[in-house]
Amino acid sequence: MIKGINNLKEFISKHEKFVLSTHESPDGDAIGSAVAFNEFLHNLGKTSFILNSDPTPDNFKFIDIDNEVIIYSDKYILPDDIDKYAHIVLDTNDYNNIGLVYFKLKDLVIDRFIIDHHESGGLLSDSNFIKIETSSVSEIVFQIYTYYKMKISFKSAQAIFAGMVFDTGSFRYPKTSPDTLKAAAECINCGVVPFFVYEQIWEQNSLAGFKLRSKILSTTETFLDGKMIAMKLTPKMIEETNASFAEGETMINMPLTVKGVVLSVLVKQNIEGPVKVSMRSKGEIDVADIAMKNGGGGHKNAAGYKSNKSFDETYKYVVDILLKLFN
Ligand SMILES: [Mn+2]
Repeated sequence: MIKGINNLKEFISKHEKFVLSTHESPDGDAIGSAVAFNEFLHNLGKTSFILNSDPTPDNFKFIDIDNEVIIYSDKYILPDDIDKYAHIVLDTNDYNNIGLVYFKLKDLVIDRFIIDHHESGGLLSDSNFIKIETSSVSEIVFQIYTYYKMKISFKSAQAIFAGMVFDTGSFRYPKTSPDTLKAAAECINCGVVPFFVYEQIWEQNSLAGFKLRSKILSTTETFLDGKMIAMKLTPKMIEETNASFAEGETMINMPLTVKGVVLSVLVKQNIEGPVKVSMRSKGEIDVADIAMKNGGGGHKNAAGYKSNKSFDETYKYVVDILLKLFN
């Protein structure tokens, strides 16, 4: 924390203008941390704005109360003095993860900084603000407000709370700490209504998505006496239901709610694009290794990759590999 906050202090004292960006397909933590950190910079008297490559998903739009997140497009005109801006990247430590915006800005901006909580190499931590033990970047932004003894507005409190709710699965995942809950309590003191945030994030599913998920569920195959569940999400299912691919993808987590299931795999393909594999595991079962050997990545218990095989070949291949993992 000390090193990270010192790095941040030095960085923001060196510059007056900032562009903030989050990873592609932004999630609740990405949008929450960007909105709250943007206001933090404004409170310091700095100039800043948020520029993302991808649109904010509908269920996170409530976080961006003042419509501050700008989505990059060909029509977007960068400020004339973009060469005086420093780029701050939130919720990823890989510049290649922020999409088009990185390539548009990389030769123009004066400097760059990362605020993140994903695992990364030591070198990155030396010069940025990376805390892998923290639940979310939104929680890190809360700590920054606290460190600066700055009052948190309702807007930023709700953004921080939403980011923490999303990244901790409503305060359940392993990185949920006493500090996370203290930060949440403080946000509620600022007027945040927990049930409203919960409903906005988790209860905005469409009927089409519901139908898509029922189709995915019906493909369930169990292996290893019920320790492993495999499912399929095909382009045909998306066409038949008119749902979005993203609404089907979340099904990967469902099998792990079944007692005894320690491995879940979803082979999926959008109407266009490659066949993809998502894997989830519990405990010591490492699915990141399989993902990396196939050109993908992730964490020990959550990983995936893009396949260059056909849908059916991919399904057979990954099920075989996962079965071998047990023998
Ligand atoms: Mn995050």
